[in-house]
Amino acid sequence: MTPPPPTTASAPTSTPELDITLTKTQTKVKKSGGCGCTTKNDAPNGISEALKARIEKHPCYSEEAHHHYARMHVAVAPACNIQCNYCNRKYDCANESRPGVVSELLTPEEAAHKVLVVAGKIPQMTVLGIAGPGDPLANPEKTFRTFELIADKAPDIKLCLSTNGLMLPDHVDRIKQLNVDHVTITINMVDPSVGEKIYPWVHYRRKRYRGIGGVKILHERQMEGLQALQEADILCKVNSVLIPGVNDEHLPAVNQAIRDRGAFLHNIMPLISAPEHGTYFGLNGQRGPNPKELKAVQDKCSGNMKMMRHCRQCRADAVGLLGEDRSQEFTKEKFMDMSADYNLEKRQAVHLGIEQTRAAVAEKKQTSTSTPMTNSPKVLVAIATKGGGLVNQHFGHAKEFMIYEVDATTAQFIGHRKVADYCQGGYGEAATLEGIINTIADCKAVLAAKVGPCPQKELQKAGLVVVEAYDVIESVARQFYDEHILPQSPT
Ligand code: CLF
Ligand code: SF4
Repeated sequence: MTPPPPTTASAPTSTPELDITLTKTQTKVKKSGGCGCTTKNDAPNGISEALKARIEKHPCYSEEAHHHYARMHVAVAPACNIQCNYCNRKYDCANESRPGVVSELLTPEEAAHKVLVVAGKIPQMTVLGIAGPGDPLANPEKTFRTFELIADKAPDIKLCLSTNGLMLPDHVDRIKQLNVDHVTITINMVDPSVGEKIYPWVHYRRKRYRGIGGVKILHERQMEGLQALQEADILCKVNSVLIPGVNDEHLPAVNQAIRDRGAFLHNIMPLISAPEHGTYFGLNGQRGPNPKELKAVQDKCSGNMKMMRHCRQCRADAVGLLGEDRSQEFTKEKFMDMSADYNLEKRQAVHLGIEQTRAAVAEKKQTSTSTPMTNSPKVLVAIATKGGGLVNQHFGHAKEFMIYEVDATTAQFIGHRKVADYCQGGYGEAATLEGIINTIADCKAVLAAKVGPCPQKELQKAGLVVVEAYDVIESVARQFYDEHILPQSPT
């Protein structure tokens, strides 16, 4: 296959912290493939300019922002007031974390110092979230004290909170007063008979309620809290854990209920369940959904509401861009010896550079959109990226692939898939490569900055087109489509 001629990207803009300088596109297509799947895209929902401004630097609330901006969590909230069957209390809250992860517990003062240290070292960190390791609102004093300290010393950092919702109605006024503009509630059911299979007990106002009585309290408090957030004009995201055979059929009803009460975004996350996590579900063989099942439920719920598909189920002390874990650079032992070099002017300058890069990427995206064409087949492609909205990572260094769905008009992000990185210590492992190929087997192409000769051969054998490029994701994906899928499509 002859490589297509290189094209030139939009005005180069550099942000050294992110290493996302746009240079000449160097796209090499290694082999053509077929086409296949047809799935539904999220319906576009009108977002006002004012709303855009509230989410534009939040990596969870804006899919586009997550390529550029980072978040951090501080683990200040150890206690919890309910029991979820997918949670082992030895580990972090599984509503916003992967199971089996233990975070280092901090006092509010230690947490505030850590935030100022990270804000200096990672100026693209724009959001501070409290998401555990238990429930933040089961620990209101520690949670709110932490927010107070940070709002006082780092006013440009957005504050974010994630809760099971049980105590939310009691705290909405305080949340508003502290200018916490983003709140997540995990809502897995709106029918207590479904909830009974997820929550064995709820501890409410000094009393433990078992079975359906407790679930009813949780449900009513979640709905009340959601409504109160809407009335207070606080943006609310709802997380739902997809549990096959338990709430998979029920999540469209959850979606409807939260939409009616003004939720802004719905994040349907897969249950992660294994016996070694020691959870009720893990020990009793309850499985999580596969990527196809997850996408099917997300698609079903995407008609009238924005869906989040880029969640990484991060830990209660996560630091960095979604998908990268820099928490080990900032352990308590390390950050307590670091100076808090938060500097508002320096941060603003970095953000300006990021915004210029975003504008250049957006312009390139625009020019890569073709004339609308109905009923063109949709195909999936796997992207290796380090961030910045670019294809810019070596295949062998990818720890996850972003999956885009491409047709004749658009290229849409639909999810990510984690893999073991192929190049470990400079050597490729055959077993690892096989695992990667299985993970992306339903894709038609791999788009990466570079792919070594051996994996290239194996990917091609498995029927995947290999595209080497360094450019805006949508642009490379659309170019691949025009050259390899369109010619095979019925006109
Ligand atoms: Fe943290 Fe959650 Fe705020 Fe984001 S995470 S409290 S909204 S700043 Fe984001 Fe992590 Fe998914 Fe949560 S990727 S687990 S959705
Ligand atoms: Fe665990 Fe979070 Fe559920 Fe509490 S709310 S039981 S910490 S998953």
